[in-house]
Amino acid sequence: ASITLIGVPFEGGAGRGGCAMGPAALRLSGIAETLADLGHTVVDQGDLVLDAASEFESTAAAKELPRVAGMTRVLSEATYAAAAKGTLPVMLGGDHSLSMGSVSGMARYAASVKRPLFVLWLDAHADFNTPTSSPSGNMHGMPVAFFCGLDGFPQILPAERDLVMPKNVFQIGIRSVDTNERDLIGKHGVQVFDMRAIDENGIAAIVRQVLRAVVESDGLLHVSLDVDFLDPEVAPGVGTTVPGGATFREAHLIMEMLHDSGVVASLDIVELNPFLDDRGKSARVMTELTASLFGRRILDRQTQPA
Ligand code: DIR
Ligand code: MN
Ligand code: MN
Ligand code: MN
Repeated sequence: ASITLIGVPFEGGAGRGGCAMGPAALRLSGIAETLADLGHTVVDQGDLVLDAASEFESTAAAKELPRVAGMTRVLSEATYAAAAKGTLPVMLGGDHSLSMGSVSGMARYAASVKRPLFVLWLDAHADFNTPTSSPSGNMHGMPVAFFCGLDGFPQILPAERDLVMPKNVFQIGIRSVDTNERDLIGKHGVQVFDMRAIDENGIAAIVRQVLRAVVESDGLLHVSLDVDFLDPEVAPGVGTTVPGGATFREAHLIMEMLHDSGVVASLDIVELNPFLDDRGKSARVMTELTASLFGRRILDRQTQPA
């Protein structure tokens, strides 16, 4: 495939600093070279130049809103442009608020080719808060609600923007959900597979179910990978660790199955905080998983049928 790397050195949506160094750490871990070695054409377009949208105000309910809004606009355009020219955009984050932009850009692209967009959200958190529901005001906890078009956000993108249907959002690895957020998930029908679902069914059965839904409706799949999806022992370099996360093997199998499916159209790698990492360990893990998503395999065989 032809891959566009888009650096998003943004940490305005997180409660603490450090994620802005994420793109540099991912590059240092060799992500571009690794993908090129797999036979892909890789263009690293560098870091986006980000600017605040000054018509907004930062409030306790939506912290750093001007910066988040400015980033969302720039990244939404960049993601759409990369997809529209036939490449597969890979976002090097940056905190998870960046998915407000990347997924909105992909929703626009999917609509332009008349295919539904599905989102696979790999995270400890559902990120389905709105400025009204959020207990923290940190916008990295809100991107899914934003790109699904929930009420409570100011108008950051044009009113006629393309949205993602909540039933097309599949979340895996969830183990920390706020009280109001839980009600919103139920009300809107986001498809959540929490850690218990992984323990009870195994990761392969869940991923097969997700991929079947995408393939049956000829959809495009955006994958959003939060470092805290993984257990903190596997990936400590993140500001919001939650114990009891996915193992390296579970994450690895997801990536291999995603590659075999051929439906992945875009990827976010988010919440890597190099300031909190252990000698580049988490950056390396993210690059390894990305390599598996783009076709690195141990033996030359396909995923076993169900
Ligand atoms: C919490 C934590 N649900 C919030 N969110 C995230 O602040 O909304 N932490 N995304 O990584
Ligand atoms: Mn997240
Ligand atoms: Mn998270
Ligand atoms: Mn948070």
